[in-house]
Amino acid sequence: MSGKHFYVTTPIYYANDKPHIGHAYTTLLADVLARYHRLLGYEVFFLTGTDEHGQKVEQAARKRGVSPEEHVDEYHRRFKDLWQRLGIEYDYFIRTTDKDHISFVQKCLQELYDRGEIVLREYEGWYSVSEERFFQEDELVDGKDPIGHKPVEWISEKNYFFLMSKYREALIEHIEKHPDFILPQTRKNEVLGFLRQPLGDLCISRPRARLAWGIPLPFDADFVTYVWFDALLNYESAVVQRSYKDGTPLWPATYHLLGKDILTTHCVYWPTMLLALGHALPCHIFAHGWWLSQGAKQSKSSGNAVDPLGYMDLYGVDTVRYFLLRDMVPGQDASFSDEQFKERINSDLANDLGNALQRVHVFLARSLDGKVPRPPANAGTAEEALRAFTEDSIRKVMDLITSLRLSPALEAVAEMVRQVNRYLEKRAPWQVVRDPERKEELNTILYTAAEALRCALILLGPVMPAKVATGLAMLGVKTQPTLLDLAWGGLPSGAPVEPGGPLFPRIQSEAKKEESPAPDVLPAAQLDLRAGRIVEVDDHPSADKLYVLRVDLGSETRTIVAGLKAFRPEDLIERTCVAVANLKAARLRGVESHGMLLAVSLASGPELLSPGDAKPGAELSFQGVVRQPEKRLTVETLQAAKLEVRSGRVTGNGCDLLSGGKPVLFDAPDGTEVR
Ligand code: ME8
Repeated sequence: MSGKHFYVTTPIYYANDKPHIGHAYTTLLADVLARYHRLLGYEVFFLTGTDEHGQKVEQAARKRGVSPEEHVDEYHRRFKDLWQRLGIEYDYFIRTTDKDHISFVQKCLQELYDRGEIVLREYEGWYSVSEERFFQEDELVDGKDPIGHKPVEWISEKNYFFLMSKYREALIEHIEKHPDFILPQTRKNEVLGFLRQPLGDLCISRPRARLAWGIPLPFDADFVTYVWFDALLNYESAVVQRSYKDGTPLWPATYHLLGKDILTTHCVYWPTMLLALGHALPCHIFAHGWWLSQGAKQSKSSGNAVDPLGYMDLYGVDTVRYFLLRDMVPGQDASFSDEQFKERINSDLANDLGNALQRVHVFLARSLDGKVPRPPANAGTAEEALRAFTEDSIRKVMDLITSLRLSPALEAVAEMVRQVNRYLEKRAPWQVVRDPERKEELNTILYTAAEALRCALILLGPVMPAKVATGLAMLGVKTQPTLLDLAWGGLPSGAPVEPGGPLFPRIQSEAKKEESPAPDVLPAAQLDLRAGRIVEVDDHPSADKLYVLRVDLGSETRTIVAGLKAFRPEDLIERTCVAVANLKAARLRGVESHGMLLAVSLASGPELLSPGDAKPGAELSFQGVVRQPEKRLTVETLQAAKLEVRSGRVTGNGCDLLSGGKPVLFDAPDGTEVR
């Protein structure tokens, strides 16, 4: 990467249909990287656009009964409109029908032809209209093209060829010398594998008689340019006349971003074209995985494409931006489902970030006269720990961003927010506020939590620009530093906080809406979980498999009927346990049970959950979830709270269960049920 320069591109999308989530993802990735790099002090140029020539576009126009020119004039706007709605801030939108692009392509073609790098040959082969390329007989799968599985036709004609095969060795050498040229490494290995086979020459023309919609070859008016040869040159044609402020030309690009579907064209055709032209090669080519839906690649033709507009209309632009970047791990495929979308937004944004922000904001607004607190005179160990964690995380997130690992970067920010919630649970400002003598302590807690949230929000700025600006204003922050100046201590003491409501309302899934009495409350929030101590164990009078227990819950002793015959009575007596204290009373074989004890179901039998040191009666809660116990909890809501073990912790709706502020740990595989 050269100096503080950053030139990032997306593929230019075919102007033949409407964009879907896959197109939105690559463009969003470029937008977010561009924004991060601007905040890191880079001079940035971000290019996107539309691919407007070729058979696909010509056929789409014919189908609609319009000319190709009319078609692309109308269809390229669909991309521009979506980018505007999605908050994409590109620097230039290239169309391959632009005059400057056409003359650049013709100049390159003429140069290569004059140097004997392009020659006329007789050619026969299987041609796929959908992929716009020829395939060898042995490449076909069931007689169809191996990529889109569409029919192919046998074509025999004269055509111009770029002598690509000449550059095979030079390309292998370049890839091996520059280990970061093709990213991630799996894609690099794939390309090297491809290059180990003999490499053919590339047919770069189409007879005008068969396809008229393309850039005419400057040296033979009977032919137009193959759409890929035309399209790839956009990355250079868009910037030949441009340079950075210090006079350095923009080319070569820092990053080409694309999906793995167009790896070969970008990692073999394009670099060999540049080698033949004697132009510099891009610094990095990064190919991400596919967004899948119902297990298949999302595409217009499979009919499973998700329309990003629908999601933006329902849940807002920033949540869609967050989900797409958070849920695709760089290089791997990711699935898009309604349930996953809702779960992600509810857990990271509504429960964790939204909750932390709302809690701190409400305290600032109500208890500190609506002003940002002063830095604490004496920070305690909990404050120092949160500060150290935040500072470490800032460094970690910056490293992840500059290596394009946005999903882990967002996971690290989510962890920063979870730490704020843990800190708040531990320092319990809701108790401190009741004692006027502890005003200084309240100031310390709120300053520390607000400052940690400010840092997390600023790191999220490029992903959710509008929500972050509102969130920061709720903490009294109006001016945002660049990422270079982001350091602990920037909270503007004394500044007024702006009013603001919950930033990320919970999304209720349709299924849950019907079964849940309180549609806006997370099932886990509705549980009244308490530490208990078993004080009596009796056999059930009429059921062999049940005990009748008496459980001390602090202010009362409850009768609870439980299937714990795997234990001997002496193993249960005096044991601490976690009770669901608000479960609707139920008669079990004639004995009324007032609650339930939580146990982990292991293959070896049940194991009681322990609340640690908590005293009988102490309330347990879920990380980042405000307790709102239902009066008579139903078994359905208990099930909907999805109590299970994850990463050695007991969780409900994905949030850690806390006892005395500490996570309740349990050593069992992920997904082990707690009931
Ligand atoms: O290939 N998941 O255009 P195109 C993730 N015009 N990304 C996806 C995706 C999915 N399911 N579907 C599409 C072309 N994409 C050529 C490019 S460049 C010189 C010419 C994204 O409209 C991804 O970036 O078919 C993929 O590479 C691109 O859209 C293909 O867009």
